[in-house]
Amino acid sequence: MKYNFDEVINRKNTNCMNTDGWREYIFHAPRDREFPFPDDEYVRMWIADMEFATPPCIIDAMRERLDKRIFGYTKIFDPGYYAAFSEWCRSRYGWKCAEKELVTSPCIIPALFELVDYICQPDEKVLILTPSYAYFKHAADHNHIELVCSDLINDNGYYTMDYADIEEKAKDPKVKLCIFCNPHNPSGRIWTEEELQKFGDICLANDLLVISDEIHCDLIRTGLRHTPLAKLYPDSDKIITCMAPSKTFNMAGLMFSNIIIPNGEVMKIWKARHYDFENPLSIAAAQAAYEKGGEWLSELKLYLDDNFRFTKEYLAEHLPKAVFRIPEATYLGWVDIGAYVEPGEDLPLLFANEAAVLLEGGNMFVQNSDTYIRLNLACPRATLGEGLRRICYLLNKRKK
Ligand code: LCS
Repeated sequence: MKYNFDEVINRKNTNCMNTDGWREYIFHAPRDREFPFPDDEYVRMWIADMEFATPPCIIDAMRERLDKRIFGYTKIFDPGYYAAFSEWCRSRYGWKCAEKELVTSPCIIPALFELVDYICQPDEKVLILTPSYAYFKHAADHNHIELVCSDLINDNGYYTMDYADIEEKAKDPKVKLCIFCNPHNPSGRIWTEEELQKFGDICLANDLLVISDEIHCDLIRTGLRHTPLAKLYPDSDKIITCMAPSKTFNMAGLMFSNIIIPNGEVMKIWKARHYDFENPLSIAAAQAAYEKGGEWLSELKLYLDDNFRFTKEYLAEHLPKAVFRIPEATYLGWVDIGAYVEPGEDLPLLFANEAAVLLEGGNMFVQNSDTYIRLNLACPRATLGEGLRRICYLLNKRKK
C-alpha cells in the first residue's frame, strides 16, 4: 500500500464535529454535559466521516490555490471542473450528465432542504424509504411538508424495497417527491439495475420527482458497481442526482457537492433562488479529487474491505447472535443487536455511558431501525478492534 490507513491522526483542536460535536448531534445535549468517560477515551464510530487523511493530491491542489493568495468571490467558470467530474462519472458509472444540468451546493443536505421547498406546495408530501438517514426527514420537516415512509423489507439483514407499498404511497396524488438513497445509508445496499428500474417505473408512472442522493456511490466494495438512477431514464427530466467528493475523499468540511437537475422548471427556481458562490479551496480540492484521486480511492476500498472482513469475523466469534452482513456500499456497518438489548432502548446512550463508544442507532434512522446500531468502520484497524471489543464486552456482560 502506498497510503498508510493505519495511521492514527489526532483531530483535536480542529473544530471537528466528530471529536467535539457529539453531545449536541447524538444526544441533543449541551456542550458541557458530563459523560462517564473523559472525551479522549471514547472510540468514535458515529458521524459519517473518516479517520483517514484526505489524499495528498487534494491537499497539494489546495496548497497551489493557497499560493495564489487572493480568495475573493468565486464561482466555477473554468470548464476543467465539469470535465473532471463528468469523466469520473463516465469511467466509473458509464453515465454522463449535461454541463448545463450541473450545479453545486455547499453540501447535499442544504440542497435537499432547498429542493423540497422549490418542488413541493404546502399541502404536498415527500416519500422516503426507512430506515433512513434522518436528514431526509428533516428536509421535509424544515419545510413543513408531510412525510410518508415506506419501510424496507429486512430479510435477516438483507434489505429490499416493498414495491407494492411504495406504489400505494406513490399513488397518493399529494405525494410529489421521493428522496431516495442510492446506495442506501444505513443498510449499505447497492440497488441493482432491476431494483432501480422497478422503483423508478413506479415513481415516474405516478408523476413523482425523485432526488437520488448518491453521496455514497464511490464507497463500494471492491469489484461492485454503482448505477445512477438517472442513467436508466435518459429521456426523463424527473430525476435529480446528488453526488459529492465529500464522503469519498474525507472532505465534508470543505462543503462542496454536485447537484444534477435535468428538470427545466426546477433549474429555473434553483438559479433564481440559490446563492451560488463557491469556496475557491473547495473547487480546487474537488477537481483534484476527480482528476487524481482514483488510485487513493482504490487503496482505501481495499482497506475498508479488510475492515469489514475483520468485523464480520469478530462479531461471528464474540457476538454470534448479532445479525450483520458486509454491506455492498458505504463504510458503515449496520448491526442488529436485538438478541442482546430490549426493544426501544436508547442504544447510542447505552454505549456512550457504559462502553465508551460513540455510535448511532435505533430511532436516529427515522423508523424501522429499532435494536440496530450503525458502526463507522472508516478508521484504523486498531481503533476498530478496540471499538468492537468494547461493544461485544458490554453486550455479553448484560446478555438478556
Ligand atoms: N446524504 C446522505 C445519504 C448521507 O449519508 C450524508 C451524510 C449526507 C447526505 C450529508 O451530505 P452533506 O450535506 O455533508 O453533503 N451522512 C452522515 C451520516 O449518516 N452520519 O453523519 C453524516
